Amino acid sequence: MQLLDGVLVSGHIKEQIKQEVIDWQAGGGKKPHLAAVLVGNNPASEAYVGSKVKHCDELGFDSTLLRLPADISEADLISEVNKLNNDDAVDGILVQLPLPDHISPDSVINAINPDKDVDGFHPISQGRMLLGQPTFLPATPYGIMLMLEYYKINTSGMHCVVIGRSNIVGTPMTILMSRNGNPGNATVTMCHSRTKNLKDFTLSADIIVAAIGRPKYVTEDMVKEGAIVIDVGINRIEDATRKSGTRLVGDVDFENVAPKCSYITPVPKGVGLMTICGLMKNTLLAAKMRAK
Ligand code: L34
Repeated sequence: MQLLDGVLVSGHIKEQIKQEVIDWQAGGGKKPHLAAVLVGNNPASEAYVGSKVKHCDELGFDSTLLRLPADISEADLISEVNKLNNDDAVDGILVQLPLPDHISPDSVINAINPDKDVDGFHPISQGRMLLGQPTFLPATPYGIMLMLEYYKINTSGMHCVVIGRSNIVGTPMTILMSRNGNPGNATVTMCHSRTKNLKDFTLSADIIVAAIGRPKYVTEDMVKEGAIVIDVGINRIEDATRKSGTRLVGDVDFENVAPKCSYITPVPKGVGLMTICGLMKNTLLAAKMRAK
């Protein structure tokens, strides 16, 4: 079993991005500038957005963190997004999800200028991805593809089972893994909460992408010997032995599944770190495209 190490791969990609920013500026380009919008103060969102801003500093990007109150109206949030759309200094915009219940995430995402959609969530970005046109890929699936690429895993002809059908992970993963490319060229099955006999599918999988959002949902009896397991889950469970009283676990029962795998991502220090890499690569791309 080999660990797909998010610290190692993201470290390598961050060095590449840093150098690319230096070269870009040496050629007269301006620093890429990411604007992150955080509504309310969900502790997990605070941590992820904080990490994104920190990465901007580390890689030589400018950043703006716009904090807005949890009771902001949808119309006011959209008007803040519009200000960022019209701010020529800003290259990339992300609105951290989840949003409070009274705000429709679709309406807010639709308001982002697709040229600045570094999350790759806008219908234009997703449509381009579906058609195989150049675009911003959603950060988590993009990060997973970068990780498979780094380890030179040849996915051609493999059976890939994606569990989960969200717009930001499950659905785009099925598209990227089935497209004609490497990584890609896999035969993909999409499973979800209504799938009957899930185990019948996962047991024939060469690659499992677990994006369900339930702790330790994928158990040892569901995984074929030698499979590659990508764990997208980030679930906080109670753990009295920790100082914080909680601990992070993925959607995979890592301890029991890992011995069967050829490769597996850990949680933490796996896909989460790659998500940030995907975002940073998209932001650099946005800056370069906008300069043209
Ligand atoms: N708009 N909303 C928008 N874009 C995104 O790309 C996200 N996502 C998801 C939640 N909402 C979003 C993130 O940023 C999840 N996510 C994310 C980002 C980073 C990490 C995890 C999830 C991460 O850095 N994880 C580390 C540390 C985890 C910890 O200790 O809390 C890890 O090692 O997994």
